[in-house]
Amino acid sequence: MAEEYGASSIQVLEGLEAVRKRPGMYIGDPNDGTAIHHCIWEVVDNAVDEHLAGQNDNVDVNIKADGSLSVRDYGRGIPVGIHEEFGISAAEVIMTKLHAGGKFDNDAYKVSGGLHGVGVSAVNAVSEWMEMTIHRDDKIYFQRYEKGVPVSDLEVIGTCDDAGTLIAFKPDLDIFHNITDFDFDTVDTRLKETSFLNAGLKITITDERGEDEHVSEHHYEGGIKEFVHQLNIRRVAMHSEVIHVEGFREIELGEVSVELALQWSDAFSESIQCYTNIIRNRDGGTHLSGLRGALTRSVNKYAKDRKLLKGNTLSGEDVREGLTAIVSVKHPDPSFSSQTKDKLVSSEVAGIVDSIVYEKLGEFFEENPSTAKQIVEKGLLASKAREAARKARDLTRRKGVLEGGGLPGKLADCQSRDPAECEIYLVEGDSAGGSAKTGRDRRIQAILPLRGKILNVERQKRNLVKVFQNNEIQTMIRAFGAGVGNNPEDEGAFDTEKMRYSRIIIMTDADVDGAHIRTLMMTFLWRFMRPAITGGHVYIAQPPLYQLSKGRVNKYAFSDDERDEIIAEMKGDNPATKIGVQRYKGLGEMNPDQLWDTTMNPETRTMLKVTVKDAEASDRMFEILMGEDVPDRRAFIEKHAKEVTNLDI
Ligand code: 0RA
Repeated sequence: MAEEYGASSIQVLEGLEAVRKRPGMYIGDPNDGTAIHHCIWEVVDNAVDEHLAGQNDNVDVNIKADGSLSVRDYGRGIPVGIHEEFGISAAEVIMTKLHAGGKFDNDAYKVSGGLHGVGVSAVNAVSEWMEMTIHRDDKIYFQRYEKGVPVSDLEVIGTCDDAGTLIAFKPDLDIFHNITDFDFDTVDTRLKETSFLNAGLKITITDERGEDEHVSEHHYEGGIKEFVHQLNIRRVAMHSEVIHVEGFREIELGEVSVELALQWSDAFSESIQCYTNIIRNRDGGTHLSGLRGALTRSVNKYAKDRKLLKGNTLSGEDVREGLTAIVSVKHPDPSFSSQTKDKLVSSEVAGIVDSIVYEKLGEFFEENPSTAKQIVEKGLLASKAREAARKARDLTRRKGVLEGGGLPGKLADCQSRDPAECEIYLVEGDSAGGSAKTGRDRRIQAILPLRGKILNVERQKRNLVKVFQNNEIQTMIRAFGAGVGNNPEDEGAFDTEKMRYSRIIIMTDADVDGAHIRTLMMTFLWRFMRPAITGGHVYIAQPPLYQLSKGRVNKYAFSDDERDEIIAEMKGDNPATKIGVQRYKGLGEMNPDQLWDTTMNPETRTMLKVTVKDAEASDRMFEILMGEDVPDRRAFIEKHAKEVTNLDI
């Protein structure tokens, strides 16, 4: 027995060591905030599992001033009995052995699970310390760990008359760098989502770090139905009640259950969020394809039966315009395409979701004919707009081909024909365009000057024809040569393989107008050439803010801090030296050589690469910042105004 314990405890230490050596493999990137937050989800998941087992209705999350965080649940309490195989308490096994958890219970117990489902032991391994307090059998048990290793036995420290578990931990700064604080908004958003997906579970978050304690409470009896209602709160819903569909099917391993909430609004976008066992699947998967198929068929069937279509069929896209939906599947043994569970691949789920949704939605339409009719009419409108847009788009593309190679006159193209080395600068205004043309490396750098404010495409969703008829937009489409449109199934959709330049570089003035123009360009790229952004082809040039001169020596500063540093450096021991400071307001103030030296020379320039963390969040951000809804934008600006510093001051 003793020897067995020895051998398994070595195994445990090796497991913990593996997590500390390669934290990225277990809990995500320890340098960008991913891993540190993942630790929270992992611990909270245990409490959620107790809720799913019908044993827990409350979770309290406390963010402490000392950098630690605690999670209290009111479940059964982690089992404390001695584990037969390991000869230590079951609780200690759970806290120290990777993947432990399923061993103590029936298979149905563990339903939720973090990003990688590694268990709380992985969090323990990367914690400076972790403390576990268990209320069970009228006793309070306590054990402390440091870097995953117990520094005390599991001891009884008191009595109680309730049950549950409190786990507190402090991330080890030997492991986490750069972002080492818990971000309240990140925690709040994620746990709000968790409570929506677990109807009835109350999650309370208390941030004890500031001067005033900040408390946020999430408790939704309505579950995902309430979630959809909230997502649509700023939109005009086409039917007042969120539609709710539930069902299950038996498979060999057990039961697959499906829950769906959906509501159409007057928006143009489609937003469907998919979950498997409470884990978000950002790239959808078989539940999404099952849902889409059933939606298209049930709306078309209803429309055909009522003779609303005049011979047409609505496409899936038309049917889904303005749809907000949550689909949540519980599966005894799901498969995903990757470790991060972004896409569900269990093939049987498609048919299960399809048949449940088709049947139940059909019933809903029969019982609510006026809502059904509105949904069909919205689809017909979408279909017409899409058809008109397709024609305008094809015209733009054909025009490109007809006009001898189709390159726009304003484009100063580069000589090389190898896209890998070529880049195109989108430059604000003709005068800056002129400097850029003269200053560039004409072998690999093309310049496209764009006049002033380009069209805000976010406000033209019902009028895509206008987008495709816009001069500046046509010019960009033809210059990039890679098509237009985000839907890869459309003919002529934007395809990064066809890009004539591998880098699209936005170069605008370093003032408020420049920022606006940059945002308009980004909005266009996001809505019509998204693969360029997600593929990492879009960059933002960083022109300097100041030129500093002393005699014939010129230096450039890209921030106020850098300006002050350079001035101090130039002055050296002689404070009386009066240094020349020129604030660049526009690119046009720089001569071609200066523009090349500071901003365009690939050897020395710095550029920002545009990346996307969360497409859904980006979508909403463009809607808020660039869309029609003024109150929304106002609320956003008021919330974030304090964080903004004006470069001109
Ligand atoms: C295994 C079995 C049982 C409960 C738990 C684990 C459990 C783990 C955690 C982690 C945080 N809070 C927790 N609460 C419970 C069931 C034991 C029983 O049948 O009493």
